[in-house]
Amino acid sequence: MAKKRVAVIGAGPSGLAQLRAFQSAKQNGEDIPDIVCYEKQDDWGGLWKYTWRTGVGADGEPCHGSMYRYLWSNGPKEGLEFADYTFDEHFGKEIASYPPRAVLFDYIEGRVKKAGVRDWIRFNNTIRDVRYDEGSGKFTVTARDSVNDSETAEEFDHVVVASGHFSSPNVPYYPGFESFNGRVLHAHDFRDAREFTNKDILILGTSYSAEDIGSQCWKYGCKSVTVAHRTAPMGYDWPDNWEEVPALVKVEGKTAHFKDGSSKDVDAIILCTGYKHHFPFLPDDLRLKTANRLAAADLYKGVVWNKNPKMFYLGMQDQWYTFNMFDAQAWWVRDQIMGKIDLPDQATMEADPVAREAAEDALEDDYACIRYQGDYVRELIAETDYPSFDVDAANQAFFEWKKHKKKGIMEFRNHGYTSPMTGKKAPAHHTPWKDALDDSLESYLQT
Ligand code: FAD
Ligand code: NA7
Repeated sequence: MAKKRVAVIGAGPSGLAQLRAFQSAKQNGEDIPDIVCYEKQDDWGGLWKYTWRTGVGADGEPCHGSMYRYLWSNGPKEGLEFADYTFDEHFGKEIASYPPRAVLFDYIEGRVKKAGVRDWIRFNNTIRDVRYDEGSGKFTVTARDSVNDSETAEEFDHVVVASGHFSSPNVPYYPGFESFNGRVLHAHDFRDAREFTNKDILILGTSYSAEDIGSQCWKYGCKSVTVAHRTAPMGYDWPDNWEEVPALVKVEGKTAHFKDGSSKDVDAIILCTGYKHHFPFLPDDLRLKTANRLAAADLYKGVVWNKNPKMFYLGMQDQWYTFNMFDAQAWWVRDQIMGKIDLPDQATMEADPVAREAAEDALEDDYACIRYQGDYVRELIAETDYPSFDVDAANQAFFEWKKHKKKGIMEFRNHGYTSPMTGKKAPAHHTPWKDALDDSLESYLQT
């Protein structure tokens, strides 16, 4: 029988997890399918590969990058650690708990360099189209190579979509944006907080991007931060030049007007209003449509596309857990493709995400959400040979993180937690986060 062929779309943490999963089976002497990973950027790492570009990339495609300079992990590294490649193994020691982007990129890259999977990836290749043919039972995957300016169309037995969902911005309109006397930008296009030094900024949104971009701007000397909330304020004990106000109603010149009748003159408006699941390369019958939530719609076990189970999605959930959840998913998908895990009947598959959504809807607070996603990770890894790890210990790191944020929103990154993989406690970082203006790997790793 001819070898199966598997296309993986994207070489970010999710796609790389898929490559590592297959490579680990190969290392164990198993006969794995042929794998082709298509990556539109010129390097791996997905969002963790920093780009200064915004708008369109050099290839004329929408720029994928949403990360910015000086970004430090917004959750503890103990919650995302790979079970098969610890921080201790990569850096030769336990490092502090909130690594900057460059440090996490180095860690992600370390594992796949060791696995030797780089030549499975076709860089500078943007997927244009994926079609399923009922007759042949195969997918035709069309990609454009932006360096050679050429197009390829190849057949595959399976497609794994790992193209991320924090790249296409959700950009709301408010009256007056078109005549605002300053910059209106989405978080996706935010790059360097120093642009806003001595400026009054208005942020819309109350989630991770709002909190972190506001904190960055504060750290690098903006004059004031005003955060307008549509639903509820974040409620942290913010610095003196930071205020939370009700929803934005309109903008006149430089003046922003809020729902309670108050107003504020601002120099820039940063829309931290989230992202869209956006798959312009997929036809209707293969395209996932879901809200950004823990239980993504229409995916059995959070990964199998119920409307065509030869297709899979990785990392499409909202995320407390990240890298090790992508691993749990990738190992499970590998085993399903390799015939080690059977799928149940269609009705059972369709009932699965519905039950997961109902369970998510019943969760009472963030702590319950963390436990819920931890349980999902545990469920998947129990069904494969992904190294089992202490999910309760990872949950614990998240719980402590939440408490530390409540205690001091500009200080939480000064704490260290216990690795669920090694049981070792991370050291406190050598410099408080608010004073650490150099986010380089060299600076972070100094002891
Ligand atoms: P991505 O990292 O988005 O990778 C997707 C890959 O697919 C990219 O390389 C992209 O170029 C490629 N691709 C997309 N479309 C195509 C196409 N048509 N053809 C070919 N290739 C394509 N997580 C944490 O754990 N900790 C954090 O501190 C953290 N901070 C974050 C900060 C920001 C600003 C954002 C936006 C996200 C953050 N995240 C964080 C979450 C982040 O989503 C995950 O860490 C992780 O990057 C998701 O991996 P992924 O592979 O699923 O997606
Ligand atoms: P999220 O977590 O999806 O949050 C989006 C926020 O934007 C949320 O607070 C929404 O408020 C708000 N929102 C959405 N639409 C609007 C409009 N029209 N007006 C005002 N406010 C709006 O996105 P993030 O970018 O913060 O985080 C995504 C990832 O990036 C995450 O994994 C991080 O690690 C980094 P709501 O509560 O719905 O009223």
